[in-house]
Amino acid sequence: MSDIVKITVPDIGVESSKEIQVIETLVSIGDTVKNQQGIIVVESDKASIEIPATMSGKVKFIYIKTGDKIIQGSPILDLEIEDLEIKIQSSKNLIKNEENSDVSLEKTGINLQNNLESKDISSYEKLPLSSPTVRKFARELGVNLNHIKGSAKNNRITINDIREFVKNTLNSKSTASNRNDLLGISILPKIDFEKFGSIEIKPLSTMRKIIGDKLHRNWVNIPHITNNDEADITDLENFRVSINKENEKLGIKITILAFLIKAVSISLKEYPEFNSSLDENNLIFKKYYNIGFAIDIKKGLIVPVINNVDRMGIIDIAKKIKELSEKARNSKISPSELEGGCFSISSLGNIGGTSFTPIINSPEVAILGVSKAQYKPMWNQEKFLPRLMLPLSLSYDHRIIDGALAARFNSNLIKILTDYRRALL
Ligand code: CAO
Repeated sequence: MSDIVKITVPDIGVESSKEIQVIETLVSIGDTVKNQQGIIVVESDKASIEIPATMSGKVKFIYIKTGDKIIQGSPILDLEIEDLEIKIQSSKNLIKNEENSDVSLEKTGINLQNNLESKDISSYEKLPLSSPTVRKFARELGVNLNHIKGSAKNNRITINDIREFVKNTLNSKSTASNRNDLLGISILPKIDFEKFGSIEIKPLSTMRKIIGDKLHRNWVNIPHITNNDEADITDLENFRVSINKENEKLGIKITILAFLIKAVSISLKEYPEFNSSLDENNLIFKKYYNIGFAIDIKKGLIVPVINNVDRMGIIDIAKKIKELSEKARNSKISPSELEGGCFSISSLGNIGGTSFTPIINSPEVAILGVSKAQYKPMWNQEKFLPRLMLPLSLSYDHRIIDGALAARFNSNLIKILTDYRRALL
């Protein structure tokens, strides 16, 4: 059995005879609404207030529309309540929630709304003064209006106030979680993991927090795209192994990373957009070639930089990788060895994986992820041959670099790695 219940304007703390304007209707006929779900937004001279439904049901009729002036007690809509049991249950819940309430079950029934309307204004969601368009814009960006002070008359919030707020929040030095809170971006709910089994809690180190904050900032602020490709490094690997044999007695070992760093510096010269940084209104092109490489250390992840790679030979690059890796792992690296990079390489090749999405190391605009090289059967127009294929994942800032340019950069890099004689051209 179903019942129709009329929901009327409750006491929202303004004089009962004073007219208030409906500035937004949040439901339509046929909608199913839940108890406490917002149904209209009205505006008094102090604030916009969202009025919620006082029970669950289906909207059968709406008495008002945006722009109407209404007073306390004006009908808002008719709700079809599915089942008497549900109705009694919702009234019981309400009585439980109402502190010091003298509402009794007998007074509920079909006139339930009269009692429900006696809720204190504090139980309604109060929104700062703003127009429906402004609130819609804020909702689209996930901005919490309660954090914004409006610049218009009566502190009314404008679209420009929201833009300024987002800009300032993103530029602020606050932590990522603070920013999320200000912008109203929902943070993961707190979970009591102990409910499911035993746990151990270890506080995050300062370094981990700094790394996390930086990665989060870069991930959120830069539109990332990743281009995945493979380089045939069979010949290069044979050359590397033979050179390493020759230099064994000297204790010099060249890894693929050294060849990659040099090849990237050559590609950066051919594709200068990859060696740029985005200022507010400008693109800054760098005429130096400093390449960073990610090192996995106990405390986390750091990216030392090798300067002026274009002027270095492969053996010197290999020596520098070794020197900086040792310094980093022994906590001896200096801050100046971690700055000034133009492009970064993150190599997981000695560990595994077939591809991944590296996060751009801002203010750089691209990063190369390297996965494990593997022998694969490759077709040479006559037969399949076993070739050592190196997966390359190039993440780039799509505001500056288009997909086609990224594919060209990766292809160029692959050409050099496939036949390293090209590095001499
Ligand atoms: N495919 C197959 N083998 C590879 C390879 C690849 N892509 N890259 C390296 N290898 C091989 C090396 O050639 C070397 O083999 P040999 O002993 O036969 O010469 C072996 O793996 C070990 O290499 P390495 O790790 O000592 O040297 P590297 O120059 O390749 O890398 C460094 C140095 C510092 C980058 C690496 O040790 C490291 O820390 N990698 C992790 C980086 C990281 O965590 N990135 C993720 C960032 S995002 O969270």
